[in-house]
Amino acid sequence: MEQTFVMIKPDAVQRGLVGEIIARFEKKGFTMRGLKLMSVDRAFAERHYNDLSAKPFFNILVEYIISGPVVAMVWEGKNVVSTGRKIIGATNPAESAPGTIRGDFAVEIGRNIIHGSDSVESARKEIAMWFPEGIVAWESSILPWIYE
Ligand code: D4T
Repeated sequence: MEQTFVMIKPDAVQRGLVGEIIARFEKKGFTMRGLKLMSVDRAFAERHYNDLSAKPFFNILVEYIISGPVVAMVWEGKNVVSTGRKIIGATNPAESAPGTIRGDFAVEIGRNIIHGSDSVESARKEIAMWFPEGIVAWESSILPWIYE
């Protein structure tokens, strides 16, 4: 089953949106396989956003991610990478559809409250980086009610 890495960013933690965000993935029918509140240092944030290191907003982005604790999560399910991105909404909240997490709770791109892996390959790398201890092995008992 496919897995994705999702990070609730410091603004959403500060704003008390953690439960709301988790609920959206849970209610969809995805399975939580990893969850932890953590603060990351600059080097770790730079590694996470390594692909964006040449972008003009890179330093501001890193400052934002290290500005407070984040919630790191792994979610599992059919097509969870692409469906997770749809649940999250467009990168710029000004363009995120209502009903998406960013569309409902964010206004500006530099405070877009959540990250989700953009491909299965990125998810694999990000899960290894954020959960070096591994994720939780369990099987949800509701799966027959989610999958035909
Ligand atoms: P993340 O990685 O946070 O889930 O965002 P996306 O996958 O949706 O978008 P991204 O990688 O293109 O951008 C990463 C991160 O950088 C911030 N950003 C982006 C920004 O502050 N200014 C910008 O102009 C852009 C393009 C927002 C998300």
